[in-house]
Amino acid sequence: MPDANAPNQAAREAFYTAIEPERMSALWSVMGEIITPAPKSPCVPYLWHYELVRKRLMEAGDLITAKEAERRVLVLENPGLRGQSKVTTSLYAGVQLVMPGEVAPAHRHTQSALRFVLEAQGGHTTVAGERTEMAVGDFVITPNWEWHDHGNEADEPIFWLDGLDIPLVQFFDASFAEGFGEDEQPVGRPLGDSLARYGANMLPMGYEKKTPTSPIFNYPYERSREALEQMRRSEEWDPCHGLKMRYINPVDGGWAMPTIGACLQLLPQGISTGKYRCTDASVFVPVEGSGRTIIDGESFSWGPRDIFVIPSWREVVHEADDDAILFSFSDRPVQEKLGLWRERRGNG
Ligand code: GTQ
Repeated sequence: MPDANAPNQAAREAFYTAIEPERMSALWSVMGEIITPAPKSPCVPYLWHYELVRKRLMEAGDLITAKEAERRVLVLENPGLRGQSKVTTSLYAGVQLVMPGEVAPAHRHTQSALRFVLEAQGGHTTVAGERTEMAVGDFVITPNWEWHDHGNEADEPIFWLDGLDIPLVQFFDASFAEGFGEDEQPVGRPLGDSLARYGANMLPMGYEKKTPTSPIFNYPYERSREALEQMRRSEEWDPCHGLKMRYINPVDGGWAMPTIGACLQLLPQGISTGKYRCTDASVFVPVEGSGRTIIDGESFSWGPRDIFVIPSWREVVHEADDDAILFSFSDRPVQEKLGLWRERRGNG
């Protein structure tokens, strides 16, 4: 940091003023702000109670149809990033409602999306000609530039959490989007086709990887939950994460999506996890159980379907009052590819 009381301070100030219209600035006066010794984010910890989000969405349901809105979604805006439609610096989150009989019309965009189902008696999404029925806890992927439309033929509304890489795509100025022209795209594949082909620890002979996104587009909760239930018997808990699994692309073992990493974890009753921090800000959704997450000393109590955000490099401790299952997502795949991702366990 330059000395603000330097004898030639007036001359320095005059110099800064002179170069400003020439579109130059002095690095030494901003260096400490742009190259920080540790992450310093405007993103703040926050928790949205599901009951409130649900109530507001039902009100939105009286105001606008899914068709008119194109997507009837309430954006979860980080209080530190107001007006930017961001839940973290790099990611977007929203909660979407499709009422019985409604259709959210087919479109496609260069942003990738994940859905995590919060409440459903039925409801579907169709991606690239294949439809999937959505059940609570299912993790569903919409790869970038694939046509997708949503519908609900059940008697009850369906609610899900949307996670998209909108801020990342915006950062790169790489957004493209278009409508399909009809409400629904034609369905050309049987239900469950992608899970059968790619989700049975096998791949069709001669399968060639063409995209960076997993070819599975619905990871059913039943299966993921069962894996955690089986694993817990060996009691090999991670002190910071409990039992934490990441959703993978079965083709290469990498993350299921190139820009968003998604995980499901089991925190056993009574656990108080070890102090932990990492550079990927995360969005968490408890599916079962209740507890609290302490972020830099501030406690956030949660129950099923609440949604909370942990910014980069904050110290985190999770406590579970009963067996808890948490879904989470972050930009970790991007940070890993760029050689930026870091974590730290314990003090320090
Ligand atoms: O369902 O396609 O929350 O395009 C934001 C943008 C959902 C979607 C969002 C979207 C969608």
